[in-house]
Amino acid sequence: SPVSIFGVPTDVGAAHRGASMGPEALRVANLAEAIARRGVDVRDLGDVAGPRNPLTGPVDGYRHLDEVVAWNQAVFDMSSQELVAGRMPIMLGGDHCLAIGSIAAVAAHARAQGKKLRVLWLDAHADFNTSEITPSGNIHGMPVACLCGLGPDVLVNLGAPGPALKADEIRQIGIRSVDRGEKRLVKEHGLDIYDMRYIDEIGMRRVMEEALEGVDADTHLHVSFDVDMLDPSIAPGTGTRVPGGVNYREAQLMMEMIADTGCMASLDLVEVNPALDKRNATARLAVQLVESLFGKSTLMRD
Ligand code: DIR
Ligand code: MN
Ligand code: MN
Ligand code: MN
Repeated sequence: SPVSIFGVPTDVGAAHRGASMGPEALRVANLAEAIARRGVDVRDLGDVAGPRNPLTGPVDGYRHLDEVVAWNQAVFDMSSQELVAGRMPIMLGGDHCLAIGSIAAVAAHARAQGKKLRVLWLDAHADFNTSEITPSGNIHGMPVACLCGLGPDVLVNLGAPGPALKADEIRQIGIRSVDRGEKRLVKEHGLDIYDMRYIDEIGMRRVMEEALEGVDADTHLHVSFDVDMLDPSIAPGTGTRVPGGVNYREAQLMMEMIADTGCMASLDLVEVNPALDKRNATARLAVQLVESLFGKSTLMRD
């Protein structure tokens, strides 16, 4: 299907500043051109607007909650509009709190179409904190919990009332940093987590086969790609680097296996922070991985 790219230039959900420049970094790395080269109709809608980062501390366990809500509402509106128009939204973050808006839109759209939903959450982190257990108050550590109904009413009910997701619709891959209270909570909620040890033990091919099991023509597949899933040696341009991440070959295989399903219908590209990068390497790598998501194969480069 045709693709609509839009940028969300904010870092209100993160600890480090600079993810707000992610959309431009990805554009400079020729994201739209790379997708167009795959023979896909692609439009860049520009950036959505929202409040500036007030740089204040957490209040009742949330930093910048009002601003996070405003940006996510804008993301929800834009994603919904493109989905209804029959286009695949690609949301360029910005930090990962923005997946609350994009996935709320995707979930509402999938339910309206009577489709099954599968979310692949590619990340070093589980992003399953709540205001009670967060070590930081940063809402980019909370989007999965919010989407599953654990969070403030304004985020849980964003776009449509009630939780957007059931825990069994999500698969998390690349995880290697989970906070103490968060660990208990993901176990309690039965999240399917393919952490780095599991990837090391059984290999990325089997991990992806398991994570994609049951995905069929009747499934809306959403990919939420936090670039900190990648090893910092290949993706230094991100705010919370965690050693021991997914390597280049594993990442390409993931994307190619997702492409093989033919079911990807929406995508988030988040946490690219050019202020921390080396010569835009992280955005450029992200663009290469997106090419694979759109069917470019490693062994048959054109
Ligand atoms: C940490 C870091 N778990 C927190 N989280 C994220 O502050 O909640 N970093 N998502 O990218
Ligand atoms: Mn994340
Ligand atoms: Mn992360
Ligand atoms: Mn499960």
